[in-house]
Amino acid sequence: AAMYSGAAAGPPRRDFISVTLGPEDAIGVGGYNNSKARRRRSCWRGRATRGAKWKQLSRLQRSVILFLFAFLAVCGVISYTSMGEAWKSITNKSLDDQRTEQEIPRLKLANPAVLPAPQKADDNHGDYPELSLQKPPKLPHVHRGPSNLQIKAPQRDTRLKTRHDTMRAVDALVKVDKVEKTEKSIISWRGAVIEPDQSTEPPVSSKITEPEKPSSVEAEDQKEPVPINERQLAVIEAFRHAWKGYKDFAWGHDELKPLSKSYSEWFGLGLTLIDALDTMWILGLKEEFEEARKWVANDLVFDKNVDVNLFESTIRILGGLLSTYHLSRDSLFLEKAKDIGNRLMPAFKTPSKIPYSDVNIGRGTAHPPRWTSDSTVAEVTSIQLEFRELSRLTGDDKFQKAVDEVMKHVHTLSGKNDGLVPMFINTNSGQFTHLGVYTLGARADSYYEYLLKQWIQGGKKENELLEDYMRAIEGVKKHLLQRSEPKKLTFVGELAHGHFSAKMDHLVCFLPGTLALGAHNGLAADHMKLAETLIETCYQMYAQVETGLSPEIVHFNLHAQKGHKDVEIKPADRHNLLRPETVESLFYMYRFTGDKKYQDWGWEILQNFNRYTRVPTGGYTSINNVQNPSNPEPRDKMESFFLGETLKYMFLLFSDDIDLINLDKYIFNTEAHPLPIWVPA
Ligand code: DMJ
Repeated sequence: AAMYSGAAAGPPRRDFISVTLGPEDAIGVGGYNNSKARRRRSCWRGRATRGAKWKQLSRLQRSVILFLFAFLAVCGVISYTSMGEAWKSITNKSLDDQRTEQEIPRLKLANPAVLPAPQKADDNHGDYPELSLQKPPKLPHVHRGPSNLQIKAPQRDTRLKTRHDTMRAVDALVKVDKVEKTEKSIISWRGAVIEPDQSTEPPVSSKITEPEKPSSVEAEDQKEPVPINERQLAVIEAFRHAWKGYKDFAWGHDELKPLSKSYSEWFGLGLTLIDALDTMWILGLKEEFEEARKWVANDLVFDKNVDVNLFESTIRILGGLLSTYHLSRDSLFLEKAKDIGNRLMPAFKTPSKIPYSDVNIGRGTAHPPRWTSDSTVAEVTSIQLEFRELSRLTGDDKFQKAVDEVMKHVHTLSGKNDGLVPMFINTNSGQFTHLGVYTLGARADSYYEYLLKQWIQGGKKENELLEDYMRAIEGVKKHLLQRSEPKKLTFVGELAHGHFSAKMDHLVCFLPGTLALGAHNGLAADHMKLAETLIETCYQMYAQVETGLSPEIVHFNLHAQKGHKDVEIKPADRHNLLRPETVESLFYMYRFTGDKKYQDWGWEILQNFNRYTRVPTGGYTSINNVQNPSNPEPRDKMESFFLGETLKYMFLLFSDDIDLINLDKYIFNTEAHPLPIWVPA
């Protein structure tokens, strides 16, 4: 939740104009028309023009061109025969890609973790996929839009703003491949242009710990890319629409206010831009990435007298910079990561070494919130992946030491209930406070997530982390699981001083994905069973609601009542902040099971975001009322995690390419920034 609001932000406006375009207009003005007929027309026109131009050439020019073609063909044949096995494997992969049904390995144990070594941008090979639209499967039930929508949802064929935009999107996906082949010296993987003088060798002074040989990463780069499908293209379009709003009205600021066409500041550090960097990389949005990179290079300054929240700035800024560094190999991002990492360190100067919640990154001072000396348990235990990685990259162990100490300390603490932790911890005494309340939602959620993820990141050696994770999941089963009526959905409730409450935050929907990740890494198979039941519940938190979007919090019915659904929503809880957790878990579930229903559920959710939260002039907004399709009450704010997480997980969910952020090589931080898994000892 934002603490500050932007100076330039105007008063919230509640008057909206919606314009509905007829099908012709829609195509002419901004329609996404990818019909076969249109594609055929443009293809034919291209060929005719080329024919006329050929005839205008002199005989000598034509002979030279023909000779060059023949020469290239001969070279091609020679290199084909000499590359032997390597080519065979690529060809096999491409044949595999042509299968209509992609097979996703089911629940197999992870391969040994592999850490990609830092390498130069120009070591990488461009792999923009050829655009090949796959017909999406028939859609399940989708909520119908309101007749008097304040925010007009786009029709299916108006997804791209203009025809020019459509072509740009297609160009970005298809043509860059060609450009990359000719400009490898300056263009790195997935298309970001890195100018030679700013290129990616880490500075001599920085002590990069060279990890082991990145053999599998090299092999990965040589693989034939899996084509992008129509649903992924819809995500790209959604991202670009969101980005347009940010760029037009909030560039360089923390969050877009899409209705008032302004912005809000939280830390004043371009939060949305940084959170979105690796999403742009993964989606292949080269131009947007390059523009954002320039802002990071020229305008991102951490030497500012500003209080930032340690957890939020770690997961969004430090995490975003580190993952972008890994994907792009551009040392700019590592330098910035080191800078913010160092500036956050004063938070750990407390009597107990449990960090304060807030740090002034300009002054180097830290403090707890004004009203308490407590920190939130989830916050102090969900910064470890990032700080540990920063130590690995810089060779300076102070970052890792500080966060490992927190975990070791929490491991020993009393006050847990079968592995479940309270929500607060005191920075003076180092003890849990407000004992007796246990939740997997706000203030505790990512503690559980990071136990498992640190264990995986570190090569599955740190047994205390695994112990705490396994014990906690047993605690969840014992104390927090219940089934609702009438559908008997298994949900995770809360426990307060021995009393069970059937309340579940949307935030808890990270859990199915985490359980599935654990099962994939060899943990109990019943974790996967539980993941399957819980993701169904999270989906129902969307499907049982009028807009098809989940509220922030639901209460489940424990007793059957005529006319009542499983899910009840209290007036104070019916907002939706564009959160990612359900889509995140859908992504893991699809990766590990290959069951296409998870993709279909995600597709429904994307359409409902488009229907109820999309602002025509650019951006998406959180809404106040998921129960009112005719007026969802836009809140005028696009959270940075919508671009950092929600759309990224959507894109990955719709992908059949398990190497697009391979889960045996990368671990996502809690803000969806992928960090490498370390090589096991
Ligand atoms: C994000 O900042 C992170 O996912 C965090 O773990 C929880 N809250 C938001 C998204 O809901």
